[in-house]
Amino acid sequence: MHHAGVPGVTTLYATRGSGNSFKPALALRQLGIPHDIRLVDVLSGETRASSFLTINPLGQVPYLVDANGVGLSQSNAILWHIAEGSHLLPARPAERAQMLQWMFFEQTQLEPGISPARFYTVIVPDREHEFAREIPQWRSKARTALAILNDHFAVSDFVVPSHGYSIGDIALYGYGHLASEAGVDLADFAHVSRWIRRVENTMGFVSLEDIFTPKYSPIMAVEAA
Ligand SMILES: N[C@@H](CCC(=O)N[C@@H](CS)C(=O)NCC(=O)O)C(=O)O
Repeated sequence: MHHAGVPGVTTLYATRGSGNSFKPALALRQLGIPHDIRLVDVLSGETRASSFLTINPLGQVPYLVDANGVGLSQSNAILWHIAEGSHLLPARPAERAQMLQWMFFEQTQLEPGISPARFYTVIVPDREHEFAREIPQWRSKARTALAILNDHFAVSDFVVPSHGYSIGDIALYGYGHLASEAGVDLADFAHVSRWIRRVENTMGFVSLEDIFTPKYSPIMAVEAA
């Protein structure tokens, strides 16, 4: 098998500023799993370069190559693999299913609103005019999802309250905490705001801004291969 990482070492391919890349990076840190981070520059097209496509034919980050050389795409699948057997993954079947329910909610209802609205206004603002019609729709989708989450956190401390902090919280936090950068005021969602502070107070938490800096990312290589 082609080994895209270093044998025996977990390697995470990630891009700076991405909520999806942040999620597995945070789980690796909070679980104390030794790992390398390889930064891939999405904006310059590095995910479409042949050097990266030989590593991940899907052409996306985050991408994990585990210590055995097994490669995995999709941030939430990566979270699951990283957290297996740890306190971040509930052991009870019903709690695992509840957690997955919210992780699918994240990918289908929360991220698709917040991520593009933020991307085209904050990351590549010169393209904002191309999406003048979509941006309000993305914001509205984000507000609908945040309202559902707000009701959940009105009665629950964490995504799976009977378990406590889990990768479900990490998944929803990834883009949830970026809502204001997408033009959606989190002050309108008081229970979500309190939960965000709860996540930020968990042991070993590192912010999206800090996690892909030399201080926190063990090995930095801007080249994808
Ligand atoms: N559903 C995927 C989304 C991954 C994704 O959208 N990755 C973006 C960066 S945040 C990417 O790699 N884009 C580059 C490209 O598509 O060429 C996940 O949760 O990991």
